[in-house]
Amino acid sequence: MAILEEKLTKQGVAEQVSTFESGNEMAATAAAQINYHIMGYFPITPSTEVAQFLDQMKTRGQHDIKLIPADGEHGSAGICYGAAATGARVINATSANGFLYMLEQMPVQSGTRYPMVMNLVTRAVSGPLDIRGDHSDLYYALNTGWVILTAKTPQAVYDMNIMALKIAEHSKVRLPVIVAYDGFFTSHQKRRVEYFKDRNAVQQFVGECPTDYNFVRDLSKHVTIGAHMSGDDFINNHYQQSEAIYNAGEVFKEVAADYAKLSGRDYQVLDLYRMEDAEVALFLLNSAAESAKDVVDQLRNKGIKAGVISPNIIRPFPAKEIREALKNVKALLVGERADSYGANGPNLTHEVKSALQDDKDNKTIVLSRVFGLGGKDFYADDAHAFFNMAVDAMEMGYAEKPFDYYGHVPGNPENILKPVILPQHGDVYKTGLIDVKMDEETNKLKVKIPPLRALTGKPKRIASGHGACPGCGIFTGLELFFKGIEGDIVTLFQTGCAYVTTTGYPSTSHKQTMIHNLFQNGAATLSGTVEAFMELKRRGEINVSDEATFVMITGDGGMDIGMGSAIGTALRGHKLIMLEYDNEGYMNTGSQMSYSTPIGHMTSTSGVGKVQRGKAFHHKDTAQIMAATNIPYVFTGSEAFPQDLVKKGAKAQWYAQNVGPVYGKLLITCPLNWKSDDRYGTKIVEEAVNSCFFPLYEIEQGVTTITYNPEEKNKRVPLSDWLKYMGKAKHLLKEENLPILEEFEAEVEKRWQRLKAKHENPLL
Ligand SMILES: Cc1ncc(C[n+]2csc(CCOP(=O)(O)OP(=O)(O)O)c2C)c(N)n1
Ligand code: SF4
Ligand SMILES: [Mg+2]
Repeated sequence: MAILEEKLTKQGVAEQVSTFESGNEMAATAAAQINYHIMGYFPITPSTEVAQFLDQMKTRGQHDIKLIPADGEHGSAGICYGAAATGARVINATSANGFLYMLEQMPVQSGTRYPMVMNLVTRAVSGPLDIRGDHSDLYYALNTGWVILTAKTPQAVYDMNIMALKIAEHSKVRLPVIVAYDGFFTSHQKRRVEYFKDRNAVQQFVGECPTDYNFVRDLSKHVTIGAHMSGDDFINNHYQQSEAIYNAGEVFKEVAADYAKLSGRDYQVLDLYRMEDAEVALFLLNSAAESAKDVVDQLRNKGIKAGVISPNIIRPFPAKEIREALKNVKALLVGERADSYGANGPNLTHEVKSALQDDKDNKTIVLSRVFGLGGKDFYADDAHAFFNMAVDAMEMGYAEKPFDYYGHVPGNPENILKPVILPQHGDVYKTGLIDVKMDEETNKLKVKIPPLRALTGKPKRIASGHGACPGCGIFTGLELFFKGIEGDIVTLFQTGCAYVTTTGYPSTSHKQTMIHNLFQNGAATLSGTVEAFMELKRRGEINVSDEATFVMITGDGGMDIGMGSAIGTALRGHKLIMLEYDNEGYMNTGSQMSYSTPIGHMTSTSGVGKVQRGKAFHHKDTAQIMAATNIPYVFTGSEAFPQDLVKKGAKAQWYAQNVGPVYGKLLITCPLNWKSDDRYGTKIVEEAVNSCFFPLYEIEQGVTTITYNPEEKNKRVPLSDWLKYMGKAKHLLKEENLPILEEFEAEVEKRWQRLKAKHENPLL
C-alpha cells in the first residue's frame, strides 16, 4: 500500500487515469465500471453519496445499474438478497445504524452463500447520535460471516471494490464481501487516485458473472432457497461456511497478486510499515494507520525502532501473518475505534492476543486503547502518545495498564451550563380560549378558536435560535399546530431536520420534554412512554395535576422507514399523536428522494438528465394509508391555512386524550432543497393546496371532510402554478417533460376525485 504515494511504473499495467477524488466517489466509480445489475440502498451519512454519485452517473448514461431506493436498510438488504439469489451482481452501501438495521439479514446472505459487495462506510453507532466515523458499526459485522476488506485510502476503496467482487464470486468462497472504509476521513476527503481508463479492464478482471450454482434465474432448474434445517445439516452448513471464509484469505492473496499485475498496486494481507526490525509497533485499522506512518519516520530518526501494522483484510483474521509480523516486537499497542464493552479490550485486541498464543516463544506485550470514538481525530501527537506507551511497556517489561480509553477528558463542574430560557409548563400553555366539544348528533367535534392573534400569547414550544435554514417551514408548521393544543406536551422527535437543528449537546431548543429516537422506531417508543406515564399515574407513583399530550414528530422519510412502527402504534390504539412534516425528501441527509417525493421531482437520488427524469414513481398517500388503520382522527394541514391547522391541532389533542391515536400530515417548505425562494414559502404550500396536490381534509371517526375546497372558492390552479416556484420541479414545465407532467396531473386528479367522493359519502 505504501506504493500508493510512489510513482507507479506502468509496464504491464492497464492504462489508468489520475484524478483527485474521495472514497465514496471511488466506490461509485468502481461500481459503475463493473456495471452491477442491482443496487438496493437507503440513505445514511456518510455512505449516502455512493448512491448519489451513481444516480448522477446514471443520468449521464454512464452505467445501467438498476438503483432501487428501499424503504429502509432492512428493505435494502432484502432487495440485495433477492437480487443476489437470482444471480444478479449486487452492491450496497451503508453506515452505522443503517448497518445495524440490516444486521439481521447479513447472516442470511452469508449462510446461504450468495455473493455481493457492500461498502460499509464506518460511523459511530447511536446513541447518542453522532454521524462521524468510528468502527463501532464495523465491529458488529465481525460475526456475520461476511469477508471484510479494509480500505485506508480512496485508492484502496476503488481497488478493493474491484477485488471484492472477484473474491466474493470465487468458487472456493461464494460469500458476500464488505469493503470497510472510514466515514469522512476516507469517504469524503479527496486524495490522488488512479482508475482504469477503460472499464473493459475492470470487467475483464472481474470476469463473467457466475451462473453455475443455485439461482432463481433458470426456471427450468427449479430450486428451493433457504429450506429450514436442523441438527447435522445446520452444523455442516456452517462448517462449510467457516471453510469458505478461511479460503477467502488465500483467495485474497491470489486476487491481490493478479490485481497488482493489472494495476501496479500491491495489497498484501498486512500493510506493514517499517516492521522488518520494529521493536515497538502500533496495530491500527484504516485511516489512522496512515497518520501513524509519518510518526514512525520521526521516531526512527531518533533511533526508536517503530513500525505500524494495518490489515487489508480482517475476515478472515490474518492470525498467521500477524504472528509472523510480531515475532520480534517487544511491545504492541492495538488502537481501536470501538469497544467491546466489558470484555477488557475491544475485539481486535483479543484476536491479536489469541494469534500470539499459538507462538509459544512470543513475548510481545500487548496494550489496548479505545480511541477516536464518534470521529474524534487521530493526530500525529496521538500516535506519539501511543508509541510512548508502547516504549514504556517495552522498557518496564510489562504493561502497567493493559486496557484503557484514550482521549477522554474529565468534565469541569464549573462549566455547568445555565439555561438561557427557563423551562415552561402547565398554565402558560393554556389560554382557555379554545373550545372543543363532541356533537352527539354528528359524532364529530365542534371546535371554536379565537382570532389567531389572541393565541399569540401562548409561548412557542421550541425556542428560537435553532439551526434550521432561513425560510424552513418546519417550525411555523409545528408551532401553528401546537397553538391548537392546550397544556403540556411530551414530544418524541425522530431523526430528521426538526430534531437535528434543535438539539446539539449540551444545548436544546425544546422548552418542553423531548425524547429522540431513530426514525424507524419513534412511534413505538412514544407508545412505551405514554403507557408508562399512564401506568405510573394509575399506581399513584407520579403526581401530575394535568393531562399531557404526547406527540411524535417525524419527517416524511420517517414515515417510510418507520411505517411499520407507526402502523403498529395505530393498531394498538395508544393515546398519542403522530405528526408528519412532509418536505418531500430526506432533507437532513442531503435531499434524497423519499416515497413522498412527487413524480418527476429532482432530488440527490432522483437526478434529471438524458436517461432519467427525476423521481420515477408517484408520491405516497400516507394519510390514506394511516386512515386505513381506522384510527379516530386523521388530518392534513398547512401553515397557509392557519385557522384550519389550529382547529385540527385542538381536535387532535381531544382525540389523543380521549379516544386513541391521531395521525396528521403537514406539508412544509424546504427552500434549501426545493431550490425555492425563502419569501415564497407560504405561497408554495398554498398553491400545493389550491392545485389539489395537497388537499386539506380530515377523517373523523372514519368520515371524510374536505376542510377547504379550492374549487368551491374559485381558487383551483393547475399544477404548473405550484411547480413553477420550485427549482427542483421547473423542468417539468418544459415541453420534453410534458408526458410526466400529464401523468402527475392525472394522478392528482384521480386522488382528488376520490377524496371528493369520500367527502360526499360518509360510508366511503
Ligand atoms: C437506520 C437509519 N437509516 C438511515 C439514517 C439516516 N437518516 C437520518 S435522518 C434521515 C432522513 C430523514 O428524512 P425525513 O424523515 O423526511 O426528515 P427530514 O430530514 O426531511 O427533516 C436519514 C436518511 C439513520 N439515522 N438511521
Ligand atoms: S434542509 Fe430544508 S427542512 Fe432541513 S432545515 Fe433546511 S430548509 Fe428546513
Ligand atoms: Mg423529509
